Amino acid sequence: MTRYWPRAADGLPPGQGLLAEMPRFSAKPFLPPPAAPSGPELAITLGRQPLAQVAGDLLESLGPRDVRADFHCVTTWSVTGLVWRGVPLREVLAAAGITEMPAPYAVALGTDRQWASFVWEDLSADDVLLATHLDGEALDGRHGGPLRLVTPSQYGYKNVKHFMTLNFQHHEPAVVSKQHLRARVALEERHTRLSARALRLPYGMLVGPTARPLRAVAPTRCVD
Ligand SMILES: Nc1nc2c(c(=O)[nH]1)N[C@H]1C(S)=C(S)[C@@H](COP(=O)(O)O)O[C@H]1N2
Ligand SMILES: [Mo]
Repeated sequence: MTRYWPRAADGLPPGQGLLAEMPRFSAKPFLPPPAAPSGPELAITLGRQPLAQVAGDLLESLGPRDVRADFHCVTTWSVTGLVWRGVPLREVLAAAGITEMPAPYAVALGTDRQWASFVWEDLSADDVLLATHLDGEALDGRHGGPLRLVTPSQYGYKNVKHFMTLNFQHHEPAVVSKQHLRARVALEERHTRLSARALRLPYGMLVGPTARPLRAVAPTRCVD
């Protein structure tokens, strides 16, 4: 079985090492990916109030484009030069009539119930993408199909796969286990409280057991 071991490489953010390929990485690495809905659709809400429903044809009409970006998991692995295809989230929101910040915070939720919290500034940044493809292939169960949030300046855990709901909130969301509200890679915001430098070694030791080789994962159709 492939063993992943990040290696030192020039030009990576602080504390990161390089992997040759993107593994499947999940909070529940031994479970298969969740069953996929038939097509890309994202519900946007403000508290309990529905704001918009984004379907695949809206994304098509906005003109999906290719964006090259590196990807950095908080456990210290990085992969470089990924090509995502999608539409900047800010454009999607604008097309759905959301041109101003509905609320200062938001929670992005995946169909596997994994979620990540955001401040508006991070979510509306230029490089944040609503992605449907990776390296020329439609996103599948491994990498978060049919719709994935891609936010290259933040750690992997903000890049919510199987993206289903974006919920704006007036109050700061409760912290998700170890996550940092901002999680900016350049500032090494790995964890809410613990020192990022002190976490590099123990997090790095998690990469081997938790990063799943792609071939070991069943395709999208399998059920939770
Ligand atoms: N829905 C969902 N999104 C998720 C995760 C998850 O378990 N579920 N894991 C996160 C973490 S920690 C990382 S590093 C990346 C991994 O993406 P990949 O599996 O495409 O490599 O997805 C992120 N998004
Ligand atoms: Mo991660």
